[in-house]
This record gives sequence, C-alpha cells and structure tokens, in this order.
Amino acid sequence: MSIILASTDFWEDMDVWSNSLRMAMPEMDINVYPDEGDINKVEYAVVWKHPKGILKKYPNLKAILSLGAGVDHIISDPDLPKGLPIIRLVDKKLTHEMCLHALHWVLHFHSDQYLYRIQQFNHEWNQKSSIQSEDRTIGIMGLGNIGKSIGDLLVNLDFKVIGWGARKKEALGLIDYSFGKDKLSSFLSRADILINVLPKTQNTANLLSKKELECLPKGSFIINIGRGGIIDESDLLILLDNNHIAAAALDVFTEEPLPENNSLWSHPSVYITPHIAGQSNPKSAAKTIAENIHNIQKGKLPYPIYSNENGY
Ligand code: OXD
Repeated sequence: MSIILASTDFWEDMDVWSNSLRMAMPEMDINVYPDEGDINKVEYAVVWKHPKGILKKYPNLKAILSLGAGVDHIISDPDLPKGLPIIRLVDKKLTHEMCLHALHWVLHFHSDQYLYRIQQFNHEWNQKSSIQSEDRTIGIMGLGNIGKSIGDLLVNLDFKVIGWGARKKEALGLIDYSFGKDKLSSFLSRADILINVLPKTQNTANLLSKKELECLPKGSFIINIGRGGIIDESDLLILLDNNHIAAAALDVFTEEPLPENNSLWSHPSVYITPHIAGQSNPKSAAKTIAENIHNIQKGKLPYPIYSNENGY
C-alpha cells in the first residue's frame, strides 16, 4: 500500500511535505511523483495542482486528498478517475493563517492605514476621526469553517459581523447570517468591509458584478481570500475608479498568476498578494491527512468530502 504525493506548485517543499507525511504515517510508503513506485500499490493520492491526467494511472486508488483548502485544482482535471472521494483540507493551522490574513486587512482598512500611507507620500498631516469597531460592519461571504472562524475572531474584537451564504446555517453565534440570492443585496448594503471566503462553484461564479458591487456602501472595502472569478475584476476597477469602493486587498484572481497586463497590478487602491492567505502547514496538514487516511482504512468517513452537488 502506498501514497503518491504530487504537485506542480510545491516542488521546492516536496521533501518537507513527504517527511511530514512519513512522520504522520510511518507505516506507509510515500512516493513523490514522478517517482511513483509500483502503480498497483498506490491507494491514496495527496495532491496540490497535480500534473493533469496522472491519477487515472493508479488502478487501486481509493481517495484523493487535497494539500490545500480548495479542491478546484483537482476537479478541473478532465481525466479524473470517477467515483473516488475527494477530500478537502480543513486544518486548524490553515484556518488560523486565513484568520490572521483577514485580520491584517480588516485592521489596515478599519484604522485608515491605507489613507495615511497615501498622505505620507504627499507629506500630509490630516487626522481622520476614527470609527469604533462596534460601529464597523464586516460582511463575510461564505460561513464555512474558515469564514466562521474569521467571523468569531472579529466578533471578539467588537466588530459587527454579518454573514451571507447559499444555504441556511445554524449555530453562528453573534454573526447575523442571511442566505439565498434574494438576500444578497441587503447583506451587501450593510457591509463596510466585505470579506469573500466563498469557493468558486457554478453558483458563485461571477456572483458580484457591477450591480451587486454598487450595493456596497460608498467608501467600502473588499478583501478577497476565497477564489477569483466570483468578483468581476473589470467591474471592481470601475467602482474603485469612481471611489465607490475605497480599496481592495486581493489574494485570489480569475487567472493566476495574475497576468502581467492586468490593470489591478498598478491600481493605487489595490493590494495584491499572490494567493498566500492560507498556506498549508506541512506538519499540521500531514496529521489531518493521516487522520483521514486512517479513517478510510477503518471504514469510517473522511472529512470533509467534496460534494459535487454543492461544488465544494
Ligand atoms: C487554497 C489554499 O485552497 O491555499 O486556496 O489552501
């Protein structure tokens, strides 16, 4: 029985990943693609942007596990073997990283740092009266594990937190949640700072174009750490240019890497990071992955399994 570890993106970290997986599953043979060992022995594939088409080579594959939170890099493989469970990575360290990243930008915008930076360039000394956190409403789109953790963190810092998602959800504590497309515009109209944590699915693709973005209050901010292709980038640029949206911190894009000629690169109110908001932590992720593989071996369900119907 063996595991194939495959990525086109993490090459330089592959030793760290394979060692962490070996520590978490000393009983397993772990091979790093393209060194696959006996293909008949491969039962689990642990992947991040694997070379497309390789997974159909393993006749005894039982499950495909993601090294990152999203699985779009797996389901976009046109040669994906059918009927195998695809397991997302829900890992506390990754969630923690996402929380810190979101918090960084919330504070940057909330405490007018973006403005003081511009003032510094112009040698201007203008004090803007600050807004208390309880008077600032943060809207989170996508209240899964990561979105809920970000929401709880911000609630604890006294922000007003509202949430939106496609379906009904229980037990969201102080997060004021609404769901369904008919509630989207009223949710947006209350969000001073909008954080998108939604994955890209059939239902979320192009969810926010000009009409929806105009529902945000004038002078609002956007933080996108979910996926690109949900917020229309050209419409976002229009609303940044007319100052309806004051600034945006974007970690994910319709096309990644962000093309050289994309106007977002040079917009003064746009902050770009190269999809680093929630980098998986090899030690912690390896433990979570091992737990899921051990569960499958014991006939228990791994968590969370990607649902084709929900698209995440
Ligand atoms: C992701 C990740 O899925 O970075 O985007 O984990």
